[in-house]
Amino acid sequence: MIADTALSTDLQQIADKVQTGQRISDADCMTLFEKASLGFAGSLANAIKERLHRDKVFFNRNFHIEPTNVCVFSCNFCSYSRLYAHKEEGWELSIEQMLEMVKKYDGKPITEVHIVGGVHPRMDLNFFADLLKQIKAHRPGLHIKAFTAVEYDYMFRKAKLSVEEGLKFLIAAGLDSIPGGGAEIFHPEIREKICADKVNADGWLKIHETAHQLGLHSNATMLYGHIEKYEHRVDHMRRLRELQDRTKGFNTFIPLKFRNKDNDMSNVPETTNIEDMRLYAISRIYLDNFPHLKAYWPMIGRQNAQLSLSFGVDDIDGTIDDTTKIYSMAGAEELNPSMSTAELVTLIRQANREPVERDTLYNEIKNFGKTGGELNPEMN
Ligand code: V47
Ligand code: SF4
Repeated sequence: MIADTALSTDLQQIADKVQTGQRISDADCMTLFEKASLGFAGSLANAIKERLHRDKVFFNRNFHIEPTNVCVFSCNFCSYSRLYAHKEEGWELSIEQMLEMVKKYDGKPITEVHIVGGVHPRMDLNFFADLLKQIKAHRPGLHIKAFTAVEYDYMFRKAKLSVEEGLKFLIAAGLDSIPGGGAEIFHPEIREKICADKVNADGWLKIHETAHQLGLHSNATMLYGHIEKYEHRVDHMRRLRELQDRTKGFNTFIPLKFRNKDNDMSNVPETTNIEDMRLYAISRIYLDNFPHLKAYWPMIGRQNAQLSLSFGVDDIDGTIDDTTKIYSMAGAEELNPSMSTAELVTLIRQANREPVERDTLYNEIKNFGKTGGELNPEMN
C-alpha cells in the first residue's frame, strides 16, 4: 500500500482507488499530470501492469510495408510526406514490389506485416484489396495489420462506400486488424493546428468502432509532447476509454512521442524522458480497460524502452527489420530500426522481466523465461 503522510489528499485518494481496483476520473488524471512525481505514478502503474501481466513483456516478429510517402494531407508534425519540397524524392511501390518484400521472409518465423503509409491520390481501395489478396495467397498465415483510419477515410470516401461496406470489402480481401495511427490529438483546438485537413476525432473513432463491431481488433495512439496541454491528453484518452467500454476492441494504447526533425513544428521542443515515463505511467493508470500499453522502441530508443517497463509498459513491439522510415525521418535515435529476437529477449531480460513472443492478437507463441536457454544469435 502506498500511504505517505507527505502525499497530498488528492494523490492519496487516487492511490487508494488504484489499489482497490477502482477507475480514476478525468479530474484525477489531471491531478496526476499536474502533481504526481515520476516515482508515485510509476509505482501505481507498475502495480497495475503486474496485476495484469505479472512479469511478462510482449514482443512480436514483424516487418512493415510503407506503400508510399506521397500524401494528399499536410500534417505539420510529419517529416515523412513528400509534399515537403526539401525532402528526397517520394516513393510509391507497385504490388509486385510489395509482394517481393513479403517473399523475402519466406521460411522465416515472422507473424505480422504492418502496412501503413501516406495517402496517395491514386492508390485506391481496389489497389489495396488486390495487395491484401496477393499477400494472403502467398502466405495465408501472415497476419495483416493494415492502414490507419486516415487512409480508410480517404479510400472509402473516394470509393463512395460507407465505413462498414469498405471494411467488409477489405476483410474479404484479407485484412486482419487495424493499427493505431492517425489519432494524434482528438481535441479540435489542437487537431486544427497540427493536422487540420485529415479525418477528425469522430471519423477516427467511428472507423475503429465499426471495425470492432465487425470483429476486428485495433490499436490506438496519441501523438504527445508538442503543443497540447494536459487537458487535451485527458480528453483524448477519455474518448478512447469510452469507446473501449462499448466495444472492448482495442488491444493496445501506444503513446507516440513527438519528434521534431525536419517538419513544420521543428521549433517545438521535444519532451524530456521523465515526461515520457510519466505519460506511460499515467495512461496505464487511466486506461483501465486497455489490456496492453506499448512503448514503440524505434521511436524512443532501446534504453528508454527498457526503462518504460518499470512504468506500466508491457509491450515493446517487434523485430521491425529496418522496414519503417517514419520515425528516423522525424529524428528518432534508431536510424535503421531492427532487432533480432535474441536482442529483444536480452533487452527484456536485462530489465528483469520475462520476454514473451506473441502474435498480433496477444496469443502467446513462446515464453523465453527470465533466464536460461541458449539464445541463437541467428534467430531473427
Ligand atoms: O499517426 C508522424 C506518428 C503515426 C511523427 O498500431 C509521428 O501497432 C512522432 O501509428 N513524431 C503512424 N510521431 C504510426 C503508428 C504506429 C506505429 C507503431 C505501431 C503502431 C501499432 C502504430 O506516426 C502517425 C503519427 O502519429 N508520427 N510523424 C513525428 N514527427
Ligand atoms: Fe500524410 Fe500521415 Fe504524414 Fe499526415 S502524418 S502528412 S496523413 S503521411
